[in-house]
Amino acid sequence: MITATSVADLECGFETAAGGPGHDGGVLGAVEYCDRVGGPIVRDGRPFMAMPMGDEDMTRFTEVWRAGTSVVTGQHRGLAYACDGEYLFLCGRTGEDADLATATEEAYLAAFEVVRLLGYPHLARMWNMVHGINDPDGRGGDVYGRFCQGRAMAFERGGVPPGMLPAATCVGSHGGGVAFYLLATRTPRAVHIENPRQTPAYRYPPKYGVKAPSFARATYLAAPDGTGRLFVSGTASIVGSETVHVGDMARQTTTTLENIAVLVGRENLSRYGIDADLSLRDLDGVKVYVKRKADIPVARRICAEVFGPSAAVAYVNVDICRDDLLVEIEAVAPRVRPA
Ligand code: 3EB
Repeated sequence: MITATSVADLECGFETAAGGPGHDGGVLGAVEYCDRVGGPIVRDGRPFMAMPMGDEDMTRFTEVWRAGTSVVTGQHRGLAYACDGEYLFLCGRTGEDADLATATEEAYLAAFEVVRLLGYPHLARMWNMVHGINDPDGRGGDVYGRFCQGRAMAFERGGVPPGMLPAATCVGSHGGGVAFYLLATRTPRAVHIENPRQTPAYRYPPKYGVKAPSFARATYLAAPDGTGRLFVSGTASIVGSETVHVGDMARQTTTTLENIAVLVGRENLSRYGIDADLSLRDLDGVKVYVKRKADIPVARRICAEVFGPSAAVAYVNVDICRDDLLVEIEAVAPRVRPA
C-alpha cells in the first residue's frame, strides 16, 4: 500500500554547489549537466552520471531526485539504480562504439529487466542525451533515427504498447554516446497524456524516421490523497507533426510554450480524468534546451515572463532531435491539486 507521504516525497532540485549533493540520505539519483562525461556509477550511496551538455563556460548544475525513505542502490549490466519502496531511478550509457540502434535496444532491454526484476515495472519519465543526434547515420537517415529505431524495438520486445509509453526528452549532447535515465514506480499510477495540438509522436509519418519516436507528451502520477505530479516531456515548436517557424527562435519558443499551456490546461487534463487546471506558472524543474548558444538570451527573455518567480529554470546548449528545431522545453508540475 502506498501512502500519501511516500508519494509526496519525490522531489527534484537543480543544485549548483560544486561537488554535487552531500551525503544526506534519501537521494535516489543525481545527474550532472556539465562539460564532461562521467558514470554511470554508484557514488556516495547514490547513482550518479555526468553528461557534457555545454562548453566550459556553461552554468553547471546537478539534477537531484530525492525520495523520502531509505534507498537501496545497485548496478546491473552497466546501469546504476536506486529505489525506495515506491520510486526507482536508473541511469545508463551506451552506443559509443557499437551500432546505435542495436546498442540502444540492448541498453533499454537491460533497463526494463532491472525495473521488472526489482518490481518497479511502471515507467513514468525517461531522458535521453544523444551525442551527434543530427549527424547522418550513413544510411540516408540520421543518428536520432537510429536511436528511435533501437528504442522502438526495445519497447516492442518488452511488450510496452503505445498507450503505455512514458513522458520523455531526447536532445543532443557534446559527447559520451547515448546517456539515459529514468524514473519508474512500484504501483501502477501513471497516466500518459497526449497533446491535442500535436500528433502522438508514436504516430508520426515515416518521413521522420523508419520507427516513430516512442514517448507520451506528459505523464501524470496520481497520489491516493487526490494530488499528483505531472511530468511534461520535452516539447518543441511542432504543430501536428510539422516543425513550425523554421529559423525563428522567438516564435519557436512562444509556440513551444503554447503547446505546453494547452497540454497542462484544464480541458486537456479532464480528458484523462484529471481534475486540475494548470498553467505555465505552476511548473518547476524547467529545462530549456537551446540549439544555438547565442539564442539563450532570447529564450531567457521569453521564459522569464511566463514561469513563476520561484521556478527553477535551467538553460542548456545542445542540439535538438530535428535539425530545424531551435528549442525544446521540459518541466514538472510538482504538486498538482484538484481544481
Ligand atoms: C517532438 O515533439 C520533439 O524522441 O524522446 C521531444 C521529446 C522530442 C522527446 C524523444 C523527442 C523526444 O517530436 C522532439
